[in-house]
Amino acid sequence: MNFEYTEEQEMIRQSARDFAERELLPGVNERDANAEFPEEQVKKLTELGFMGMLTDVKYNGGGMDTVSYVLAMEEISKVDSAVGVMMSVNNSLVNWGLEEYGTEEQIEKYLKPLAGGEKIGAFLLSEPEAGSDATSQRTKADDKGDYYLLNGVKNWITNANCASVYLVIAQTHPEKKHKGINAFIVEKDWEGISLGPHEDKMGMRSSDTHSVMFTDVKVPKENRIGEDGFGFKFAMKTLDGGRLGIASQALGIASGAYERALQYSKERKAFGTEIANHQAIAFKLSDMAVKIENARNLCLKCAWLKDNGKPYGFASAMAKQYAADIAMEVTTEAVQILGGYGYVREYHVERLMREAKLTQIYEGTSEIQKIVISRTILAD
Ligand code: COS
Repeated sequence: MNFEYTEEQEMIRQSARDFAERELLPGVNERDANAEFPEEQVKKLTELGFMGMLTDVKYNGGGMDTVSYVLAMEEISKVDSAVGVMMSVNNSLVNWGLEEYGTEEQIEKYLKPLAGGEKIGAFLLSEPEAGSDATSQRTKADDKGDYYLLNGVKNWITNANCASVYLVIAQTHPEKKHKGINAFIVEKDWEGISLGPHEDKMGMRSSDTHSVMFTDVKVPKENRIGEDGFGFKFAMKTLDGGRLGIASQALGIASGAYERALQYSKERKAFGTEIANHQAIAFKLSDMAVKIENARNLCLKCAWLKDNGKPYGFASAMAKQYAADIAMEVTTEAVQILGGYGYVREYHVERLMREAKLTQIYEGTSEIQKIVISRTILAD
């Protein structure tokens, strides 16, 4: 076993950290308060290659490994996890799905500009009545011969407005249940597509979240991904990687709050000494550090499995459930350590606490991860 990062991995981590401090930190609270899309920041992140970092260089990507991706996601999300989620969706859900299952033509037309940073992608699975129960897709893709006709509504879609390429999951053969579901590449500017208003969220307020409506949208046959009926498996396999992205984001939220609480506790004095010298605070910091180390190890193990071509769905469910749950605990404790300062915007930890909550919900709730984990354990 080797717990050391390679020189390249360390360099990527450091460059993500520098970028986050220099470009994301200024204005992050204001963007959050005003639910303002981080346009300039995402543009710069794209120029650095982070929006396509996982994709092979032959498809215009960065060709970096998954370990580097975890490290970069942690550093970005420590500071601005609204930017982190855009990066995760583009890399793990959209680019990875196309690289793994796209035809040559789909790769040429869609993946290359996505990985090269000319375009942004979104992944459209959730619906008003199909979140955790993802097989209950109401969006229909009727087979009309040489095209499909898409009708329905998708909810809580990250990147919905800034993306120009959508991967849409829809039902073609309802009688076949999940085996009748398909996945399609859809261009946002096609006729019949409209967006709901920007969602007024509790946290990650500046990330670009909308519902998307499809009314008689014509999707060419060649834009279906994989065989007829492959859509549900496509979504599940893609989410295995997506969940690692969100686990790394949750890890970043936790470690960002911890770093702030640690620094504060060494400066703030009470009862004649820095509060870190009080066991009540020192033990909190100790618990936070152990949880973060465990979450990081789960994420890195999952990344290692993926990089080495081994199954990683079980590991990504574990990483996501644990990292999201500890992010909630660690950020709550960080607010407690900062006391009154923790409760106001200026000190960042209240925002991190609001952001942590979403990691327990999206890309499969903590309860869904426990379904995946327990089914795997029980099947052995
Ligand atoms: N990789 C590949 N195939 C998978 C898979 C995975 N990770 N998980 C499930 N499948 C396959 C199963 O093997 C099964 O295929 P067969 O019928 O050929 O055997 C099929 O998918 C259906 O699986 P299952 O019977 O387990 O479906 P369930 O309805 O019980 O749902 C869960 C399984 C709960 C795991 C799934 O619905 C899920 O992940 N829900 C959460 C979705 C989610 O994350 N939503 C948020 C989206 S934000 S982008």
